[in-house]
Amino acid sequence: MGNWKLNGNKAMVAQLITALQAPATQHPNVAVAVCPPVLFLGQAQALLTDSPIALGAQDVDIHDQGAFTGENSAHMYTEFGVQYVLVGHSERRTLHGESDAMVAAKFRAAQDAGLTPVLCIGETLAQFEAGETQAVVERQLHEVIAHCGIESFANAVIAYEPVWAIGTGKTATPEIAQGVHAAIRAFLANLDAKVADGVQILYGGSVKGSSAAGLFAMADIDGALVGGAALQADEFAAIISAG
Ligand code: G2H
Repeated sequence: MGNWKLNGNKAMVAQLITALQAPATQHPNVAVAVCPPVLFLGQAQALLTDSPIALGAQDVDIHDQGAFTGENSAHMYTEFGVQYVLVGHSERRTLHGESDAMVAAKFRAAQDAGLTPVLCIGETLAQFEAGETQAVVERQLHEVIAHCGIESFANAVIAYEPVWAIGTGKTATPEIAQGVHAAIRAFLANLDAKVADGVQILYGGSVKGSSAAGLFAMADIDGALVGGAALQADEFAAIISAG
């Protein structure tokens, strides 16, 4: 899944999506999705007609409609063929002050509209160094479970993104990432083994074509949420090929 963040223009959207059609079609066993900025969703939807590439959004408001200037609702996304929406990306948590409770409400709003939320969780560098990774991700998961129930993860994706690896060029080693992914799955399995077994857990944080295969070889790493490398067709194609 490519998270384009605040990048792109009409020409780039057309170029990138066109270039990704072949690798996505050649790997039908790999689920591919792109999350362009909201202004380009209509253009992307048109380009993705009859394509195996799915469309995602980067954030969602908790309200369906009303006096909420600047926001976009989950139902609006469904009109643009959007299937996935990121909730709780660390840039939203940090730069926009989103709390665990707010993220849980966004998760629910997405599901209520029939979208699949991609719940982003992960620890900061200070928390990593203090050995708090597991406690942090469990707290972030717990809030969603408390609001939406463990069964809600039957229609959700989790993205583990250590904040210290995001856009920094530092990738967690496959072994570090696998350890956290396994802990996330075990935490969910305590509540519902079937849901835990079925949920896709993506890794995110400076994933590149060259690092993808090592990550995907791990038992509990089911895919990647890719930022910077998703803006380059050849890099993203290499990640798809590694899937
Ligand atoms: C993490 C990731 C995509 P990048 O934010 O969500 O971005 O791959 O640039 O670290």
